[in-house]
Amino acid sequence: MAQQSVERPTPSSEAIPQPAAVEPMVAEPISDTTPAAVEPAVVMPTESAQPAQPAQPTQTAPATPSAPSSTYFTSAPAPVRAGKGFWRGSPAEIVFATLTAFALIAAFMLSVTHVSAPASDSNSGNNSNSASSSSSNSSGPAFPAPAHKTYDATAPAALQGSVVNVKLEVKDSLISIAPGVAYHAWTFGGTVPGPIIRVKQGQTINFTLVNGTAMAHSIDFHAAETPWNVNYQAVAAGKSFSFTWKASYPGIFMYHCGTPPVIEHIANGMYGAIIVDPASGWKPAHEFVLVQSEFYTRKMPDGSMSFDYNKAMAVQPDYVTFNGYVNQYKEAPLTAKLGERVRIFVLNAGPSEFSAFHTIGAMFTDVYTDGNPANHMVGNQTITIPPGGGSVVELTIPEAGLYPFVTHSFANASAGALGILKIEA
Ligand SMILES: [Cu+2]
Repeated sequence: MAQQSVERPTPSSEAIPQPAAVEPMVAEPISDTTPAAVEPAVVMPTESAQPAQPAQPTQTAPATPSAPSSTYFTSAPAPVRAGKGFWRGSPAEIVFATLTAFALIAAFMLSVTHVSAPASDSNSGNNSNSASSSSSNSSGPAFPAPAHKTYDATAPAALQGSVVNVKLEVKDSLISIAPGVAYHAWTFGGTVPGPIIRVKQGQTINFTLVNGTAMAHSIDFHAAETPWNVNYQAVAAGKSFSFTWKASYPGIFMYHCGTPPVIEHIANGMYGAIIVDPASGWKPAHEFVLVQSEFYTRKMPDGSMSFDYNKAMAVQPDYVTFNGYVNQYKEAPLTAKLGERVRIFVLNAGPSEFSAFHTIGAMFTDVYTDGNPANHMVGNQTITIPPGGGSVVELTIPEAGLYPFVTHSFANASAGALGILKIEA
């Protein structure tokens, strides 16, 4: 039996053409909205390994003018005057206090309805719409971001044979996630997402994880049925681990590191897509793979970026991407020919945001939830893809042109989850 290993750490440069000027039909990321600062409902811990805990209420201390604005959550505003009951002031004082209370409530309501309200205690004050710029994350020293090579979204061919070998190597890599933004990623194979793996239903996979880093990591294949306590456990620094599993169900599945805190290992880049082709195969199509995911950034003293646990727990991403880099397929559209069936294997790696996958100006003629042909829907506009889930969408577009694809959660589209499908006549 032919045994092949899959290692595609550096996506092929076979190119998605880069037209001189692509005018998307959607707005540029909004980067300069600056909502009024507001204190969040909870205060996140600063230790990255600690789970979030709600802020403990201050024991018995009454609200004072200098108290944190978490007092917005109390039932009454701070006393207008010490030693005097609120309703015992003069009519003018009552009017003033009432107006003040309404102003505070209005300010709070405005800020909580703004999706990009910044974390109050943040060292950054960054807002989530910062795909093209950020506030204090952009201050401080500049760090030379590595050149970004467009992640090849072309679906690879499936490995052949009834038994295949798949090896993934864990590497720490400095990657670019947006123009000028260098991020300290934890990766499978050096890229984010990791390499696209493609096998066939019924195949047996001999899998090996090679941990080339200084900390423990692990693997979790959503396409596999195998005991977590045996095969998904931490692999120590410098060690390798192998196990065998069978691909029983067709689809588009996530693989990821499952070492706690999982949110950190995923948000740092430890995920990728594995396609399991149905035993009966797919109809011919021009195939692409898109992995949506979020980045939560914190600026390091040297100007590079690292993971921000508080933002991740508050689900306040700075960047949301397809295949690990903001708007990369807006600059280098995915291209297909008029009349071709286009099949997109869409995976949502999260770690926390849902994807509302949508193509502007087109219809999903066929949708297969999780990529299983048995889960068939037709004529869909927007597909819900949970974190850790996937979907196969097919489009046969009747007219040449540009068709942006986004998550229709537009805060996330504005944060970089936008690309273009170009249909050429
Ligand atoms: Cu890990």
